[in-house]
Order: sequence, then C-alpha cells, then structure tokens
Amino acid sequence: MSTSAIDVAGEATGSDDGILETPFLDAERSNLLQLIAEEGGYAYVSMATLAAAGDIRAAEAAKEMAWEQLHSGPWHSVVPIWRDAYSMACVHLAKLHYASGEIAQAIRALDMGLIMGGMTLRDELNLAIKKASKKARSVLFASSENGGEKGESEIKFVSQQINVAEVQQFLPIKSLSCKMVGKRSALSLEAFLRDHYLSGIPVVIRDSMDHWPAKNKWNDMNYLRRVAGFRTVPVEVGKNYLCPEWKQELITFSEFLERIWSSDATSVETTYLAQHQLFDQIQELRQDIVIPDYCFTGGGEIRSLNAWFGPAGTVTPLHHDPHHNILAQVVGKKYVRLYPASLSDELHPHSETMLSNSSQVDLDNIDEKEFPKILDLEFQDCILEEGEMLYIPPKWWHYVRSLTTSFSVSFWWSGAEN
Ligand SMILES: O=C(O)CCC(=O)C(=O)O
Repeated sequence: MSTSAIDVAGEATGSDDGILETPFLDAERSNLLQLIAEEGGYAYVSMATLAAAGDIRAAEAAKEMAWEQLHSGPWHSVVPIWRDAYSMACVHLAKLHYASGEIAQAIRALDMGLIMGGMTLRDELNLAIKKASKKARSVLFASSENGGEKGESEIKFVSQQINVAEVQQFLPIKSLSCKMVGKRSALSLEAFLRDHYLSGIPVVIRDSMDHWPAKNKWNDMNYLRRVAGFRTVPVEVGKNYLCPEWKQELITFSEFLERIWSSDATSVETTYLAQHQLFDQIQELRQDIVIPDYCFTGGGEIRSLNAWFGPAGTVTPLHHDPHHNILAQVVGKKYVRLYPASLSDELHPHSETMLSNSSQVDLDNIDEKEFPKILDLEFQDCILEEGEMLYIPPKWWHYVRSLTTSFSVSFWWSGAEN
C-alpha cells in the first residue's frame, strides 16, 4: 500500500466537496495573527494571509518559518504562540492539498500539526483528519485488491512462544537469576495502594487488561494498517537514544509496520516508535485502550499516555522518570530490569542536564573497569508477558528490552503530593 495511491485515486473518485472545513480557524485567524505579530512574526503573518487566500507556496513558507522558531532553542523555551503558528500553517497547507485531491499530503500536513503544533487548533486538526481519513480509507480499501476492509485475514506479529534459554543470551549479565518482580492476579485497588503505591514497591499485575479491545486487535498488522497506515508518526532509528548514530524520522505508519515485519532482531538499525503520545494523535487507537483504575488510587493526575511499539531487540537504556508508571504489555514480551531510586549514585547518572536521568552504564556491555561495583548492585527483573502491567514507582531505574515484536502503553501519573 503506498500513500500516493490515495492521491491518485482520490482525484479520480473526487466524490466529496474537496473542502476541509475549519470553522474555528476561520473565526480566530485574525486574533492568532495579531498575537504572532506581537512576537515579531510579521513575515509569517503576510505568508499566512496569502496562504488563507489559496497560495500553497506561501503556506509552505509560513510552515518553514514557524518550524525554524520551534527549533530555535530548547523545546520548553519556545514561545507557545509559535506552536499555534505551526499548526495554523499546517492546516492551510492541508486544506490546499485536499482541495487538489492530494489526500496523503493533506493528512501528512495535519499530522505534523498534531505532532509539533500547539493546543489551540487541536480540535480543528482532529476534525480535518477525521474527514481526510474517511476519504483515504474509502479510496484505499474500496476493493479487495487493495486489502478490502472486511473479511481480510489477520497477519499476526507474534504467534510463537519464546525460548527463555535462547533469549537469555541477549540479556544483560545476571538477568533472571536474582530477585524477580512479584506477579499478582486480581490485585485490589486497596492492596495496590497499600502494598505498592504507598510503599514504593514494583509489581506485575495480571489479568487486568483482558477487556481492552487492543488485546484482540493490535497483534494484527492488517488492523493497524487499516486504522492508521496513512498517518505520519515519529520513530527512532538506531541502537538506542544514547548512541551517536541514533536519529529520528517521520514516516507513515504503514512504512513503520513494514519495517517491523521485515526486521531482524540483531540489526543496529532498529526502528522504534518510542515514548510517543500516539493516542492523542490517533483517536481510533485511543479507543482500543483503557486507563487502569490503579492510576487514580493516589488522587493524582494523569500526565501522559505513551506508545512503545517496535520489533524484537529494541532497547531503552537504564534511566528513571519522575512519575508513577504503569507499563502495559499489549503485544509480545519484554525483559525489564529495575533498580531502586536509593541506588541512584551507584548507577552513575550522566552529568549533562538533558541526560541526567540516564545511567552511563550500558547494561548490554558493562565496562567493569569503569564501573567495578555495578554487578554487585541488587535489582529486580522479570519478563513482562502479553496482558501484564508493570507498576514502576517514581524514580526507579529501569532498563527495557523487547524479546519479540512488542506494543506497550505506559501510563504516567503524578501523585497527589505533586
Ligand atoms: O518499553 C520501553 O522500551 C521503555 C518504557 C519506559 O521507559 C517507560 O515506560 O518509562
């Protein structure tokens, strides 16, 4: 399936009015442009005005200008109105592509707005995506030749059991030989609160996600392709984010699914959709999951839902996060190792601020000369199986390696104390 097929056929079928409606932007455009001008964005304002009048090159130029502003310093220091300016330019571009029957390009522009843009035009972007997706689906799945929507057979990512002795050779030294994270079935909310949340003790919770639609759907490549194949997603390419050759790319979900399908577990060019707020971006996938009730027991607030989707062999190196975390394993298996927050100094955090939550120790290749005491530190580990959820208390260090193709969701939430 190629996305350009959407464009070619989209022009031919052309059964809708060719208009992406944007009532909110139409009403708010002059206010937004005023705010952008107050931040010195006069050139942007003239380009955006031309774009609104139908000039596609001006829409591209406005998008470029806003993009530069988004990359002018650290993300947290970007003036928020520039994020809205970026979404606005994306919406203009999408409307013009859509009007020319270039549906794939319209969807890509809208996705860029959702991934990189601000909150003000989010509903507008979602509305436009909904309409453009409907059109894309009607074109792509109109005939069974293109993978007809109904009756299409499943293509399972994971169908076999793993051989633990075999995977153990890829795992860090001493794996699965010390204390294992306890696994509990039918864990009550009271028991979770008392024995884990308040005591800061990790646990694997079994049998709590059987009702998620994702459990039956996400192991099927055809389902994911149908629902999201034409969407653009950010992925990480390379061994892991601490390696110099590591990079980020924006590709279609279809292309990503093909990479997973054809990947080889030993490759250094692993592609990983990691820590991405996919469920804010793709509403259809959000409907397949349920926020676990455990996340609400401490009276805090959900901070983010992240997707972690990739082939066997993805590695998230040893690091910690500030939030409570439930890592829910929807498809496949992962090895997870945990060290308590009290061992932070012994785990040698990087000194640069950006990486200070990551350890200098590469568990896959431990330098015993530099870190002679690492192998003496106590940890807990487990193989997180499909249908299990791991609770990781705040600041606990974790290392994660996928043992098969794997799709997990992490729920981060803050405690009432924050
Ligand atoms: O699954 C992974 O690769 C990493 C998950 C993780 O680091 C997290 O949920 O915080």
